[in-house]
Amino acid sequence: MGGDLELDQRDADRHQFRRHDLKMRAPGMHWMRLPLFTWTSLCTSILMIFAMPPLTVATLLMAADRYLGMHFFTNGQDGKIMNYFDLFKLFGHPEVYILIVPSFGIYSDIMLKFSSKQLYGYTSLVIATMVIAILSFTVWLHHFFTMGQSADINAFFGVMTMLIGIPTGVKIYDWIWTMLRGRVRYAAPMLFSVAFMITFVIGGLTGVMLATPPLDYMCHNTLFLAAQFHNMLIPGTLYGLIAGCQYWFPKAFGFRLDDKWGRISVFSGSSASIWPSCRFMSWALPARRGAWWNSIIPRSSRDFLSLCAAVF
Ligand SMILES: [Cu+2]
Repeated sequence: MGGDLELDQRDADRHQFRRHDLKMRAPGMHWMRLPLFTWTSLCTSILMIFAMPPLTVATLLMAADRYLGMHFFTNGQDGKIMNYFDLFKLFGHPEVYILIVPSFGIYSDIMLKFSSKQLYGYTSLVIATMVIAILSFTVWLHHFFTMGQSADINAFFGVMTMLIGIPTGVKIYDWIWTMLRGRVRYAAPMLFSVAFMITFVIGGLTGVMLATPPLDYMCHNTLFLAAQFHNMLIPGTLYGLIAGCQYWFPKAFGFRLDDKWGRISVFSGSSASIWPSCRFMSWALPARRGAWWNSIIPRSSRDFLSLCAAVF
């Protein structure tokens, strides 16, 4: 029941955002003058409209399987387990962009503010956002390269996945050029944005590696994959939210958050949780297994790492 209410709320929120963007703009606020965060919010709303239905269908069919004795997802009973994975990931991949795209907008707004410059490549950032949104629906199968599709299907989804690297690269390029020759002030929100760019590029490059089906076979279920995913999504979502809160906090509450502690939290947070995961990445150890973890890292430092990750 709680879940339903939450979904209704999200539904209402996204229509709200869309209506604001489309119909309630200030006079003179042309499309190509909207702040980037407004663009990415619009983009996220559109993504949600198309990404949620497959999840609803998967959930309904799953409920029918569980409670009505049907066999949509049962192998050998005229159903197929892969139907579930396809439906779920058809939602699941756009979902990571639903998480990350609003942060892209926050970073763009922060970059131009703290570089004391115009945003470099405004139009290309807008187009890149929309291209990412469209492509995000064409890559879901990369979540199960090893589940026995034909090589052609794997190749298709591998290529589509690599293609997403292009608009994402355009964004990084634009942000770097926004900072270049600007008067950059490294306040906490800006530091979070820069920390994001560094870790996100590592995650992005290794993501392109994983988009190669043969390499994915070798890295399947290893920490390489887990670290790649977290290198993308923790900086991509969490840093953006933190940076946005610090950036817009004075607008909402009339006073600034302490910048010194903000800057300290960037370093403790990134180095405690992201850098160890980069180290694990190169080991390609099996994910979700206890044995190697126990033998390599003493219990006390393991707890310390988990604590750091949780606190920051
Ligand atoms: Cu994906």
